[in-house]
Amino acid sequence: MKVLTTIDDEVSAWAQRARRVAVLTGAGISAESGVPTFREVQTGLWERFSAEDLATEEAFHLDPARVWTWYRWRQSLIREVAPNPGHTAIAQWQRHLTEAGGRLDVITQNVDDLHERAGAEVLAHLHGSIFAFHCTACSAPAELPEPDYDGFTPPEQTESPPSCPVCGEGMVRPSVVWFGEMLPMDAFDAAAEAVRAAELIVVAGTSGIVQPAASLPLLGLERGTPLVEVNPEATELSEAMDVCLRGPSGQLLPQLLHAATWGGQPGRTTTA
Ligand code: BJW
Repeated sequence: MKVLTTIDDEVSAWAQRARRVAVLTGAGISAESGVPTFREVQTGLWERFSAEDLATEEAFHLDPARVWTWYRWRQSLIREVAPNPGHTAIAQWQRHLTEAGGRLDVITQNVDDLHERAGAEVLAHLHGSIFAFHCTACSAPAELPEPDYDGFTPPEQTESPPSCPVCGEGMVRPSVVWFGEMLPMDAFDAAAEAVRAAELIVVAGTSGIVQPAASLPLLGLERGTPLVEVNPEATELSEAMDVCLRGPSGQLLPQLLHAATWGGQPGRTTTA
């Protein structure tokens, strides 16, 4: 495993040659947009709680208002922020490969829509969407108005989730995947197929703690596919990587895009 702070000739060559690329993203890719990651200390009403305390069905049933308000406030925050250069680089790389007859598959654990707003098509939202809702009892989808929060200021009071307008028995919950719940099988299968078919696998902004998403890039080991991590910190996955690019994805993903599009490294003349 090689640790770098900027891409080198080997990584540049991988990016330039690969016609099929799989990119797995996590919360870190949205951090530079202003969306907190899960391992950061929560703020406001939730400062005493970790993601593991809030993102479970038990937590929702124990205190529906606390968990519901956490999601509605995060929904507001996501609406108020914009994609960053990391999201944009992935979208441009995807467009570049599509035009060249190749393919870049975006597989994300994020429940936000920043990849889409940057112009990328997402193959798999492994942990669902914060903008979709369904009933805890009858599973009917629910449509809700936008939440009325200032996304930059955590609310001081909680609000209860609505009752299901279809069966009247269950509560409306976000259509995200909580701990202990199954991932959507079609999304997971599509992601596994994309990773197996890739000629380069990029893992950006994930701690690699949460399974089974964290195991997906390791499918590339079967074919010896180059594995590149983009993260300012070492993670659970770092040891399995060929190259760890240590730095923010908003700086390093544009470097990979540059290499894929033009070859070489930004600001450096490539020697033949
Ligand atoms: C930057 C950066 C910058 C910062 N640039 N980078 C096998 C072993 C052990 C446990 C399990 C296992 N298999 C299953 C489990 C249980 C469990 C699990 O994994 N637990 C772990 C805690 C150990 N998994 C599950 O329960 C999953 N379901 C499942 O396995 O079903 C089968 C089953 C069913 C029933 C019984 C048993 C099995 C479901 C997992 C669902 C996860 N859901 C969440 C919440 C989604 C909704 C929401 O948003 O609220 O998904 S939890 C949270 O973690 C969220 C994320 O998608 C996920 C991953 O986090 P991520 O993206 O990696 O973020 P962080 O915060 O952890 O890391 C951020 C990284 O960014 C850091 O590394 C930073 O350094 C970096 N960074 N700035 C680049 N600028």
